[in-house]
Amino acid sequence: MTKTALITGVTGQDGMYLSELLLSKGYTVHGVKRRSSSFNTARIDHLYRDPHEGPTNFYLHHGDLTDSTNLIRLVQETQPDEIYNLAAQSHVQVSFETPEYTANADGIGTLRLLEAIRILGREKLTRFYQASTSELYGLVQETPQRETTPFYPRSPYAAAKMYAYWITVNYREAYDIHASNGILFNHESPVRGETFVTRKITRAVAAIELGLQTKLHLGNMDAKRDWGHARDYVEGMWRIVQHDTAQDWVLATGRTTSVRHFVELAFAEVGRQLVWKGEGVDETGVDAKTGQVLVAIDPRYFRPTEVDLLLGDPSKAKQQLGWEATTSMEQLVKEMVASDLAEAKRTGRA
Ligand code: NDP
Ligand code: GDR
Repeated sequence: MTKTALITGVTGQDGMYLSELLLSKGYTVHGVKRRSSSFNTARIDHLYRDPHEGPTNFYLHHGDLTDSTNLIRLVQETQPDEIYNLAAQSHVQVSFETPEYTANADGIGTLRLLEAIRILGREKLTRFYQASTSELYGLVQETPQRETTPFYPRSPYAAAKMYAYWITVNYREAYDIHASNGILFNHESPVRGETFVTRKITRAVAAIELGLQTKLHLGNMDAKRDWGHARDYVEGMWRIVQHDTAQDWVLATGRTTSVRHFVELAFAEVGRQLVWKGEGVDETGVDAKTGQVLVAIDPRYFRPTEVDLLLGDPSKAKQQLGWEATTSMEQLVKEMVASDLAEAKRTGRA
């Protein structure tokens, strides 16, 4: 029998890859998108077919994680077997500027969806996936980080996600809902939001290479992240939801890399070798051949509290879900730079 999934955050990076995956498995997919003054569906337009033009199993609905009546109605109308709660104000730095909104959407929004399941009596009918995050580890208490590592959130975003994590655990224990947290480490792709550091770097490399931009300004280049490919991670989300028992799972590559090294790899894709000069806010990345300054620091991008090092231990997911990240960091950088080069050539814009 065809399964039905409801995906919040369907217009985001993971929403796109997860929709592709579930549609390829024969699911009927209902996506929740926000109303905006301009089109915000670029990532999923290739999946959408106007129902007037023929059969489809991909539907979009307006909605918002801050509107409980809307969420209850959507769960009632779509009767999902599985809900994937991917919607969030997902930018850590922006969460320092919009802390209350972030708490509302990312924290209480999760509660609203769980309550919708309960109010509609769907505790045994709907499985729930919560997009939890390695940001929960924050000021890390143990390396590598695993399911049992204590949390220490370092941003309004992480604090909101911490509430979402525990309310998911609580609803599992209190009401026996199949509700799981995927504690996902950073995952990227050619459709990663443009202001996250990896995409900002690969877009700048493409623009600099085509003469559309001269320099890339970054914040803390010492930060280290465990970066994987979003395509691999949505497969993990699906396996988490299919597992017999609802649990909490780390998905990661098990390898960590500094922002600085990511920059080096990205410029290497267009044949440029960087030499680092100066220190602290005066550090620059200089083209070894031409002497052109390609990378400079802008303290505007420093965060009030930073997460210095993330490195995940994905062994539980490997052993019990048979999941592992298959794309290397090098392949990821290659794919992202190639995509941004093609895009910049096509549009002629940075
Ligand atoms: P994106 O920022 O690309 O997508 C977020 C999605 O949430 C978008 O569709 C956005 O809509 C939507 N959204 C934002 N606010 C609301 C709201 N109030 N109501 C309804 N929808 C809303 O994030 P990713 O795809 O990268 O991440 C997916 C989820 O996983 C997020 O919850 C994120 O916090 C979490 N996560 C991500 C990781 C990563 O490395 N990518 C790692 C760990 C967790 P719009 O398009 O209109 O902005
Ligand atoms: P992160 O991702 O905060 O890990 O959250 P981001 O790419 O924003 O930052 C990674 C690291 O790079 C440093 N950095 C910069 N970051 C940005 N955005 N812009 C810069 O110019 C810059 N310079 C240096 C940051 O300080 C940080 O240390 C992402 C999001 O997807 C979350 O939603 C998700 O939960 C986590 O990953 C896991």
